[in-house]
Amino acid sequence: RTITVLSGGHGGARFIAGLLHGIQAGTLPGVAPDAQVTVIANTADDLWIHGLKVCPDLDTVMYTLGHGLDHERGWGRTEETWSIKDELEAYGVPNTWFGLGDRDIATHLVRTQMLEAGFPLSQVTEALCRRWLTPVHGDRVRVLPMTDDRVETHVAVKDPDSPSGLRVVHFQEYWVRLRAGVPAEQLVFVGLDEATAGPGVVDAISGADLVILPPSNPVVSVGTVLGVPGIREVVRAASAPVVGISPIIGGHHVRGMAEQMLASIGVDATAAGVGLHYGARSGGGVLDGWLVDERDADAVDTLRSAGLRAAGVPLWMSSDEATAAMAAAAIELVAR
Ligand code: GDP
Ligand code: FO1
Ligand code: CA
Repeated sequence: RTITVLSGGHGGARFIAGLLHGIQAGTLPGVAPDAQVTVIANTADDLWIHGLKVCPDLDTVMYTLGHGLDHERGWGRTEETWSIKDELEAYGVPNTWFGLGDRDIATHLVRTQMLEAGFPLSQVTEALCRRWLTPVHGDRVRVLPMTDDRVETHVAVKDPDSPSGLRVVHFQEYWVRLRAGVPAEQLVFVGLDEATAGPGVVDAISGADLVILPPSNPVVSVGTVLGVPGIREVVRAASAPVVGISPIIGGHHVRGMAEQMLASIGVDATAAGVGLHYGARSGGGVLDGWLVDERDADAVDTLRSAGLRAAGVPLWMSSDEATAAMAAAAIELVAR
């Protein structure tokens, strides 16, 4: 009846879109057509820029499920224009490498005003989702930020000009400006250890009938959600089965920077490596089942000997139908 998904941006959002498609089409085993989905979204990609609070993963989920996302770009609004960005550049304002479109900026203006008026991010997100999600999905989907507290992923990169030999940049600067083209020497999750899970987050996990780790980035998306004090523990203790889907196919991420992020924490960028990194609940981890791509099916034995249920099926999210079939296979894997 209720499914809770711990999500990043584009990978997570596309998975949830397929999951919702499967729920409505009635193709998910044991899932009723009125099942509810709660998304717990990563907020460690968030940044303050030009005086605005931008939450890329929350917005990517909200725009994707509300049919407002530019799918070619994978972020931001459809039919976007860039007048404000051009004007900022004409003023010589710094940090215009982070592209904010005119339509997208309206979202950040509403969010920033509400935050400055004293509303927590969770309530701001609920207000923004009332525009995007309610007309399309009714109250079938809720999106909860992992925390109302400020958390930011920063990345240390080599810098010969610095006395320490390192320079620390915001995750967005590493990804957008440096194109993740240099090794991430170290990741620093600023504020994560002191954060508190957002309202409803713990209950959404402990009260769920199924918990899903979608094919999101295991380090800077799902890793940060699980890193909020208390969240990993409540996933481990959940009465519902917990199943994950590999974002790595054939030793590579499909898009994004999972390989660079996994390298920086010393985890093999393979389907098995990520599954073992999350670990089986029976062995202190968070998963009961781990779904890999059919071409990684040779990892299934290794995963099983680590206490995980595992199977190999096609994991390309090429359409909502294909993604719903993945979701069905994931649900099947942990059915009791
Ligand atoms: P981000 O926040 O926008 O980076 O998005 P997420 O963290 O939610 O998801 C990023 C991950 O999605 C990347 O590591 C990709 O490898 C993975 N991904 C994207 N498309 C696909 C796909 O079609 N299949 C699978 N299995 N993974 C995918
Ligand atoms: N990604 C880019 O590659 N370049 C950009 O200029 C950019 C701007 C941007 C603005 C708002 C937003 O919600 C997302 C944006 N992204 C941009 C995507 C974002 O940097 C990342 O893909 C995610 O944070 C990784 O999850
Ligand atoms: Ca992200």
